[in-house]
Amino acid sequence: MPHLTIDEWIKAIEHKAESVRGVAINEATDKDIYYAVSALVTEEMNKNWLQTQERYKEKQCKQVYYLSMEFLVGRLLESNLLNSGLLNECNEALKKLGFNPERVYAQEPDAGLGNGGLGRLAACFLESIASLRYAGHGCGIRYRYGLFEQRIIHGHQVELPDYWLKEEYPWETRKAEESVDIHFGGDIHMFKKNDGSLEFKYENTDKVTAVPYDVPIAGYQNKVVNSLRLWSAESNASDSEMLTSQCSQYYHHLDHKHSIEQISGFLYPDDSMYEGKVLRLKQQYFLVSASLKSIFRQYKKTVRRSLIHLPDKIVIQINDTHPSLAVPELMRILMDEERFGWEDAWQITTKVIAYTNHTTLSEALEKWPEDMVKSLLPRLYMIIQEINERFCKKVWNDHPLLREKIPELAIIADGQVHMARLAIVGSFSVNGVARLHTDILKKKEMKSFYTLFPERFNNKTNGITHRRWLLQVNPELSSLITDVIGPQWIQRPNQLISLLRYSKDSPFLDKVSAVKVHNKVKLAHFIHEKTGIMVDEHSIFDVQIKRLHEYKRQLLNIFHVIHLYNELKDNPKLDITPRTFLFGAKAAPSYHFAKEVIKLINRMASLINNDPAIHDKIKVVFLENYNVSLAEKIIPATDISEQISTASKEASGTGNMKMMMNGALTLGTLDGANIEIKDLVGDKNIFIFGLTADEVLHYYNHGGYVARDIYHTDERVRRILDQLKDGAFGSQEIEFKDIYYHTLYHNDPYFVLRDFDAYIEAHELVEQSYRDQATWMNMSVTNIAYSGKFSSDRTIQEYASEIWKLKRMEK
Ligand code: 26Q
Repeated sequence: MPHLTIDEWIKAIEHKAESVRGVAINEATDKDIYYAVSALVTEEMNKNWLQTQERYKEKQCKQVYYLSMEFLVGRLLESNLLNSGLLNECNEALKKLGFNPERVYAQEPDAGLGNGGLGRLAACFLESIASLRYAGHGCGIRYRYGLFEQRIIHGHQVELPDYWLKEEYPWETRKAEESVDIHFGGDIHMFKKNDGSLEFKYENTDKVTAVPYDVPIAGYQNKVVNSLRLWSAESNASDSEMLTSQCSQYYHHLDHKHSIEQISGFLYPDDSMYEGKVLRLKQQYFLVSASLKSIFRQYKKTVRRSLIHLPDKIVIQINDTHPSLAVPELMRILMDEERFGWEDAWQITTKVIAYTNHTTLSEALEKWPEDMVKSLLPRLYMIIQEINERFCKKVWNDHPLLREKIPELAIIADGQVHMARLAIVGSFSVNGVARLHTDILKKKEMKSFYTLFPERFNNKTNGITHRRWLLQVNPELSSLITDVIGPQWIQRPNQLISLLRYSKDSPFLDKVSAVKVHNKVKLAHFIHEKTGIMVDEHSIFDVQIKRLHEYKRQLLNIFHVIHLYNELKDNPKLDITPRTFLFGAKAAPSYHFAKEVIKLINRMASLINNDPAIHDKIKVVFLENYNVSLAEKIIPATDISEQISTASKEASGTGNMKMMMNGALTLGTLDGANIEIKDLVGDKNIFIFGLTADEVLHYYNHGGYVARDIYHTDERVRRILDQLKDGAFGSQEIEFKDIYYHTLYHNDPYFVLRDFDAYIEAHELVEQSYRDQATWMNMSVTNIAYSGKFSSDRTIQEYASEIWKLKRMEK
């Protein structure tokens, strides 16, 4: 297969179109070809998949399981072709057959099984794990509905269900024979055995069958294929049971079946305000219990040694606290099913589980009402109580100085189970996702835990797979890079640093610039097709794409746009560099303020884009339904990457890395991984503004910031806020009083007004800099050159050597 010529490819595609779709090539649609090519690449991957699993069994090497409620994988056909080494030939063959490869790949629905950063990180990690030849797998949920589809109707966000599985999904294999049963609720009976030990029996539980669907994850041209195992909830009430039941029973059964299938029904949107919904707790336990049972089954089949050796063979990384029930569930299996005593079970558990934290926002920390945990998971509740009691006693006895902190350390406190505390106590590693974030965990948010367990805390700065986010999405830039430094960067992203030698080479810079313009032209066509808005490829493409949240401050961005608009209205002759402001953002359905900001952006877009007085100097575009495949179109065309969160709030950010790698310059605060970008490229090659994390934290602790003071002293700010209040941008149905009142009467909790002046100034520097294209392109290439550090290959190598203790498989 890897050595097929283009003509052989053409034959193979024709053949598959006939055999899997029953169509002759001259009748085939893009969809038919999508399925035909998917079948071809699946055949290739399946061989390697089997072989990889065989090798893992044979070598009995240690394996990592990445447990995550989210895997935001996006589309897979093009990346599977790329990693299987088939992409170029396939593209040629498709073109010869008269098909446009891009349109063929666009037939695939995005697998939107994640909210944003955390879910996409999990997908990038799986790619790097396979590419680096580590034995590692993902465990997640096969939601029937991914994150909602967003439409903008009259400027408002409207949510539609994302039924991504309506047609066959070619990458998954159902493994019914590897199903496991999951039990909820029920009664616990305790028996004392002759040897004095306790035995627990569960009765009257609700049983749910978890059926795995495996998706292959191919490494980059290395024949490694790992697995992403997605669990689906099914009722095991057979049809015959349904048939024999009486009519009333029949509806009872049907109702029951539906409520079970709900468990993998939909992905919960993240509104960063924690809310304890029982269905979400069911989902979490479902993921954890199914994954652990399947890990145990695998271990017993291959290792055949006492489970006391589990930590030598297995490590489980939990992606945030969402799968933190893994701690008590692992204890339960070891004690109740495998008959270990508490001490041994605890030793094993705390050597197997490692926890990654992704937020310090206290309002986003997971807590579950005790009663809910107790009734849904009675045995786990007993175990959590015991973990809590032993832990609190230990603090009391061994750490007298921390005694007064016990209320904020206790896993169960004020009627709630605190999941981050459970995860820290039950694991051997706790990591943050960027240097600043980890420092804040240690020094503030988790300070007392850090005092107790300093050796557990460590940093793993996030990364992104440069194979998808550079090689695949920006093939023209990639081939320019390969022309000058050779192709080694694809496997060793740090080698991008060799580009520094060309950062002043005008012929090279001209080519890089031409590629950027070409990518902007392509995006401009797309924007025109989707929105009817014409944008100029020579304007600065200034981009903010991420979930909508107050702390990410899309509001600050649109305030700057309004300010520019006001200036242009006052002085239509103002000489400014034309700019295109691009936004993409979903707001959680229940997040009122976030939706108001979307309304405001769309309102300003329609005012500005249609105002002849502006002479097309600025354009504002809100692209609806921001998702992975839209990101793939926008990122290669970005000039300015907006990373403007309130300092200390964004744990890392990963969009910042993707845009840097594609030659965008960052306009950002000293937050998350922006700081590490700045440390690499230097102050000259990034636009930094605003309060630092220390300053923000100081304001929180000591007061001193009064939003109204800025309203009264900065007339630009006052004008904008008054325009919002007085309906200057409104029509009958649209007004923005909420934003006005929220900002002034809640004292602007995210410091939008406080950072406004610094932000305007930074933008002025951006536009001045853009006028000098030679310098701009030098900055751009410098950013690309240093971006190798942000490959998830680097991140995964750090996880593997410092946390997981995994070795790469031999070639
Ligand atoms: C929780 C409870 C109920 C429903 C939903 C959730 C939920 C779901 C998803 C809570 C949070 C998330 C996702 C969080 C997330 O994406 N965090 C981001 O993680 C990135 C990867 O580490 C970081 O780069 C970002 O800074 C961080 O915001």
